[in-house]
Amino acid sequence: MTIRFIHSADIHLGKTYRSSANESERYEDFFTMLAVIVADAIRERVDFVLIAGDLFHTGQILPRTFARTIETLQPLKDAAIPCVAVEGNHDWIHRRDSISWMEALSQMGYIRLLRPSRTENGGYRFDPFDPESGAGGHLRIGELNLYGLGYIGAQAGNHVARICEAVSTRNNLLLFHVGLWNYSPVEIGNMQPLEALPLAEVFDYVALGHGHKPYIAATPEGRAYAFNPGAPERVNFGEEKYDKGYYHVTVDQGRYTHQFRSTSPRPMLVTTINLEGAGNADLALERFRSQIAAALPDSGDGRRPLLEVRLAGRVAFHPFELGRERLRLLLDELCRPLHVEIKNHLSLVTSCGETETVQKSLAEIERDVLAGLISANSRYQGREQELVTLSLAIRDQVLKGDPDGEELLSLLSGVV
Ligand SMILES: [Mn+2]
Repeated sequence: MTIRFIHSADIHLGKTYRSSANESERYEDFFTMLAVIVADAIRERVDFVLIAGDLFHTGQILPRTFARTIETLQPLKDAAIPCVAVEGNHDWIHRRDSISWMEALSQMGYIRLLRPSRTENGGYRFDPFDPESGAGGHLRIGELNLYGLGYIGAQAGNHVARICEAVSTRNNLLLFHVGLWNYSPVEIGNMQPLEALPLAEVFDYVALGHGHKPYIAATPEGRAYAFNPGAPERVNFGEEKYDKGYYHVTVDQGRYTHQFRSTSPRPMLVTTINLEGAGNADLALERFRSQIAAALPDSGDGRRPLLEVRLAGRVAFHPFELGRERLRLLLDELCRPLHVEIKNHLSLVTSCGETETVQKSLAEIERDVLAGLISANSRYQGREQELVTLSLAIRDQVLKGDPDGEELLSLLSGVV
């Protein structure tokens, strides 16, 4: 019997730029991607859909995000195509006393949330999934045994032996929100490929999520066993060059074949504009205009791009003259970006007789000003650099436009 399924991951519903006037358009991007996957699943009449973690961008979502998710998943539920999911690091809820949004979706029958139980001596137990309570770690579909782990933290590699011990069936598939070093572009939450390898003996297909870039890992004998589809939309700056999509997988007599289906994410540009040697702000602005125009991606469908622009070089005018608002106006004229982040790393060069002096860059001035403010309070003296770094990290999160309360708190708890 042939089984066909879709393997997707990292949908990140609920992400937007709260500080931006265009937040609702960006907010819809992620629902559009889920709707594309749902429509494909129904058109192809697949047997099930996998979501390998990070369905939601944050653990605490807005009520409207929950409502939109239900609306988007409804056709799948109506078509009786199971949507099997695990939690990622983004939709993980730490508080044990509150029910997570993922659990709620599972109880309502929109997803089947797989999550293992732990035994007293630290082992894993995959209880059969109970549709009534929406809980369990193991689900059988056709001849396949599906197991789900979600995100288990930064030490996932140490758990592989215990995970394998907990499985005694054959024809196994594992949903696991974890990255593999050498492949995964993210820093935290990865396993070494050698640590992961024992999974290949127990599971024919390991459905990964987490790193937003697609990759496939193979055993030393060359058998592909772990697959990461990446995120279907560009979630963060830095993802502009990754292929975006999800897998269609066919299982025929225990043999897996996969096909990557590309999605059409919003255009994104990350670029450094070199203004080295610019004599005044007007000249710099002209160079800025022509370099941006040359670098702009063409979406082909008129969708407004997301831009991260870094200004670099030593210039002969004060970097403050190229203020954010001035650059924004120019960018609006050029390409009406949906969202812009500008990093001003220009430094001022002045001539003092024969020698040139490089004055401080905007970033250095910021640090100095903050250090001055912080050291004015005697309780903080001696910790200026640490607190400056913390302040800037919080500032960066807030400027990104989607500060998650828990992420901000975790920055603070690293210091206290
Ligand atoms: Mn993710």
